[in-house]
Amino acid sequence: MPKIQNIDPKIVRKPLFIEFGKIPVNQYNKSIEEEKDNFTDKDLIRIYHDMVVIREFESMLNLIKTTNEYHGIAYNHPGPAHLSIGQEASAVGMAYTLDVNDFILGSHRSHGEILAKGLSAIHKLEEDMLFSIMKNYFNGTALQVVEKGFHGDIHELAVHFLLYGALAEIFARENGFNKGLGGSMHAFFTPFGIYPNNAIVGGSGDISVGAALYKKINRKPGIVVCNIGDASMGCGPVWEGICFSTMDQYKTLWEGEYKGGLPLIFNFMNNLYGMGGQTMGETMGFGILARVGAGVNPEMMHAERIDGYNPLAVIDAFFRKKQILSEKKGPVLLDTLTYRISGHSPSDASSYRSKEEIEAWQQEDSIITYGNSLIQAGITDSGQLEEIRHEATELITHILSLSIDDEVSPRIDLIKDPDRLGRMMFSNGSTDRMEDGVPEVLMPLDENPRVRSLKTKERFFKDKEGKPVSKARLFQLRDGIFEAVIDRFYKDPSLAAWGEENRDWGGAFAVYRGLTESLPYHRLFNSPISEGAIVGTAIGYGMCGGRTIAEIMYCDFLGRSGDEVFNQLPKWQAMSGNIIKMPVVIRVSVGSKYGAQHSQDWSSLVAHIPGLKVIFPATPYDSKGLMNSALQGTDPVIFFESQRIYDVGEMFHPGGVPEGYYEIPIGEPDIKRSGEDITILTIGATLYQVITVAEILQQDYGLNAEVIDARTLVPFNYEPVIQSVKKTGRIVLTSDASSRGSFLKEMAQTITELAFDDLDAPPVVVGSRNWIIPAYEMEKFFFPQPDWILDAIHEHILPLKGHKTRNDFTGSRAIKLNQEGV
Ligand SMILES: Cc1ncc(C[n+]2csc(CCOP(=O)(O)OP(=O)(O)O)c2C)c(N)n1
Ligand SMILES: [Mg+2]
Repeated sequence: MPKIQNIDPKIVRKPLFIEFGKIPVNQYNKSIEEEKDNFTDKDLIRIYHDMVVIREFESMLNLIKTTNEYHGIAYNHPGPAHLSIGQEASAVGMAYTLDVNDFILGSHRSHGEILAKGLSAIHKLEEDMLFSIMKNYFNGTALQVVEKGFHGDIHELAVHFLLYGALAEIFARENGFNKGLGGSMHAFFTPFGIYPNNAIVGGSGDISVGAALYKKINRKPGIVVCNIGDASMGCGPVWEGICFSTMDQYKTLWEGEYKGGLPLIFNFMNNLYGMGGQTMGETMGFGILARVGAGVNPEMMHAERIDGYNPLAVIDAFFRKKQILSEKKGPVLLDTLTYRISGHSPSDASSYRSKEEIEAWQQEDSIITYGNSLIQAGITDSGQLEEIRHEATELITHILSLSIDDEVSPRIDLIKDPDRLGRMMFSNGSTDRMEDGVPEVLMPLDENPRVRSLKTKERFFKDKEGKPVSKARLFQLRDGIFEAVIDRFYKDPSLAAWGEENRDWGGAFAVYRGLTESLPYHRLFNSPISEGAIVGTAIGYGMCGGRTIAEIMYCDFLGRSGDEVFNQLPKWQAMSGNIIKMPVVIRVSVGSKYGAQHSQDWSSLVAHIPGLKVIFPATPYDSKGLMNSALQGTDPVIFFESQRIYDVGEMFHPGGVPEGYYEIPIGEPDIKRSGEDITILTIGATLYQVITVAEILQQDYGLNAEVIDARTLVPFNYEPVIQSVKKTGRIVLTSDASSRGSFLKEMAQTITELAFDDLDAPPVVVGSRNWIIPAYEMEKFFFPQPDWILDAIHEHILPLKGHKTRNDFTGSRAIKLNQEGV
């Protein structure tokens, strides 16, 4: 808690009652007549048109999925299609008031939202701008397809472009908005303000908050709309996102123009079902979803249920809620009531709902009802509406024929370029700053108290006389990370960092101590205890163009951010077709001393996931250089730091840790000690155990070990390791991760394949035991110790003369332990 806010027991212990205000439910009741001042006839007809286009698009997909045919065109689409037939009014209403630079994010069921927002953006953009967007998107390849033989104006052309880009994406074609790598559930198009849609239910719940933070912190115009389903209210990321987005500090601690709530609308597209589960009456307890807002903050999130079957009710709500956001009183929760007439997916037999129910909603079909109200108000006639429907059918037929034509709409050619998808995972950029401008800081860098104190520290572990430097005078590993981080804060105005205890506490392990003095709240802040949202918001911030560092206090808490780390962070660069960059560094502190749930090294889990760079330095020099590289890059990085060694000084780099800026290439292992008899490859803090082993091998057995510090798990250059093995013929690998399924095993296997002929013995892995980690007092029985490594060498690689083993590394024991699942 910041010291500037005193918590007075006299106040907080006072008795009182919390009073809730009223949450409006379906209160919109204007007739078309009454809306005539707000809309031209053309606007009202355009709303109808957009709903019809979406209905036809989705109906076409439904027919393709269920009958493999639409108006005589045959096609088999094996992939997903979560259709939103019935939900058109809510999508068009949502998009109507939005500007091009208002962002939407969505769910697996977002075709309608993509088209609605796209049509709204097309309507709002000038011809020149529209044309230049289309021309520049992937060098105009999609534009060329729709342009051919087209007669009409640029706005009409853009509608073709939108439908084609979306459909080609759904059909996994290279001309799709995301090169066919996003597909139906993830398609998006950022130039129209359409940001990623998410196949993980609730996945956008925290990512959207990061997008809103990006807008707020970087003073970008526009708002963010998070379109998610009603059932996602049961998802952790949504709840965490809500908590993150309603923190008091935006109003109490953020200053100047940054003060005030986030420009964000959680728009629950409430179709009353999550697959077959009824959220009202079965799987949730809120009854009316908007009720949830009441408990979140005193503003009750300005929650409201609106009739998503009436586009004008939705437009009215968005108009009013945008006003609230512009007064910095957000975020807002909308419960947009709608109904999915189509099944959850085309294979859904709707066994969970009655025919009567579907028919009742069909009778109130928003397109028919709205169309009739336009006719009754004398705005149009049935002939014109019929014409709109007819044109939509022709248009969708035309777009379908283009999208399935393998000549004009091929897929990415993986025969010609088999490694292309692999290359698309990383952008491998190098840039000082993600935004131009002057970074906002509170003092010059060299006046920062920690920076000043570091100037007095010894940057090598021994002083000039060769005596070990005391901890108090030593430049430590945590200082190396700090120097890289603070340097970037003074270089990149977009950089913001958050996590638990990031501010006044100085980071849980004092890595950030001193940052608070230099940075305003909006660049460094404490988050709720929401590990999912800590990472999810960083992803949203990064995908919009900002650089961020998020912190997970203990590696063990990565489980709480599992979806964000495994499913979101690694994927959006590739799934966007390389439209998006992800300059996000997640600092993960690997614990010590606190037992089973605070001491695990899960670097192997993360390294298993394609699309993440994984760094685990063990020295101050490497920590600073690798953090500099991570922060200079444009890729997602998981940066592990071991609590066991935060206070070590630099023992390896001659001259110690340089004061100035330098980078260490990500992916290059480092030879920490040269030798010719045996190679020891280490990841993370076991480096120091290995150094002890190397000294024992030298002194007691006359063997000279080569010690290689991996430094990075992904990417990884095997060359220096292979060169070493060529020389030594032997290798042992070690780290603090439990050995079963660990990254060490992956490395051992790769080394076996690459250097089999050079090996005199199999690579041997010495990881931690496959146990639940015991208390600190018993840790030495769990984590690799020098005598384990010596025993393993003796048993499997090279008998050490006179060595007496203390641990059982025999094959028979390995078999027994595996039989027992240990
Ligand atoms: C985390 C996760 N759990 C389960 C699923 C499978 N699933 C896909 S959609 C869906 C229902 C989602 O309901 P809701 O959020 O209301 O959206 P709707 O489908 O109604 O649009 C489920 C359970 C998933 N994709 N992600
Ligand atoms: Mg639903």
